[in-house]
Amino acid sequence: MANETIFKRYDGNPIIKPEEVAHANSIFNCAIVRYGKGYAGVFRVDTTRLLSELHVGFSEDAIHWKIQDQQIEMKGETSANYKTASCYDPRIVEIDGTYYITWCYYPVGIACHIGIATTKDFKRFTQMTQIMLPYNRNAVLFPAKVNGKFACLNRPSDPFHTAFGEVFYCESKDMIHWGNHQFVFGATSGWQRSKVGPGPAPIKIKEGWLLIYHGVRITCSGYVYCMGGAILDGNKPWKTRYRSKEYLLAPTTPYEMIGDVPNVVFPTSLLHDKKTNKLSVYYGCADTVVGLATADMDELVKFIKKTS
Ligand code: BMA
Repeated sequence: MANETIFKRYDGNPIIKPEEVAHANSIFNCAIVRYGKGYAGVFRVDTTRLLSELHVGFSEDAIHWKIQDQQIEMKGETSANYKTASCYDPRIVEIDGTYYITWCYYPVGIACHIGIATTKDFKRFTQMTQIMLPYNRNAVLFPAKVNGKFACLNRPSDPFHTAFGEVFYCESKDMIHWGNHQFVFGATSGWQRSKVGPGPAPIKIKEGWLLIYHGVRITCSGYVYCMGGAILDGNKPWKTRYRSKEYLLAPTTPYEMIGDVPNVVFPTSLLHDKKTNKLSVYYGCADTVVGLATADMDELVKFIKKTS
């Protein structure tokens, strides 16, 4: 495809469509991780009432998914609002056998903040104390401690679909008290001239942390969401070492351009196969379906450095 730089779209895209789940209007931004002999995921399902819910799914090959019809039930003392809230854009990491899911959360009367829960088996989920004050979206944990502390990228917000957005970093000894807030990077020009936000959990590489993110430009007919790549410093992840000036994917195919929200490529999951060195990125397409694209890790790193 003409505008593919490094990531190539999977021929069978979109890999997940709303008709696979009862009462789904759309299934798009998702959090996918290796689990047992296969894969597990938490999916944003917007229902035919147009409420956003989190649903669990399982897959043997990370392409064909069986997603549950019911939303996840949360236990835990902070979960009182969960059932009636709009919950969306989950991200996931596994740290020492525990899966941490973060998501954007809209309980009635309280504008967007970050929900966080743990699970070990994708059956029982325990919601934890809020990790950030409202308003915030896109909290993405690192999959390993940085200098002995849990680490998180996030994007402060306002109650609405902000025209601004920058990536921030913070860290914690216990996943409850967070500090050392640092600016990481903001909007620049071209496809990422209006706002940016972190995508999937970063992956540790020799050069530091590989981060896939979304960049937005506001046009006369609305927001256009593209995917970009950066490499953050390994010890001080608020320092950006490289950041590609070219996008990695832009809305081009009909399923990325036409849907509930047109012109959206919104990456939220990234898997690295160490045997083949292949990266698979999962992204929401036009806020309606899930797309998959793949790239070679070394080629991607080279590309980000070259176009930085
Ligand atoms: C963001 C979130 C995402 C959505 C994106 C594009 O602000 O709402 O869920 O995919 O906008 O509409």
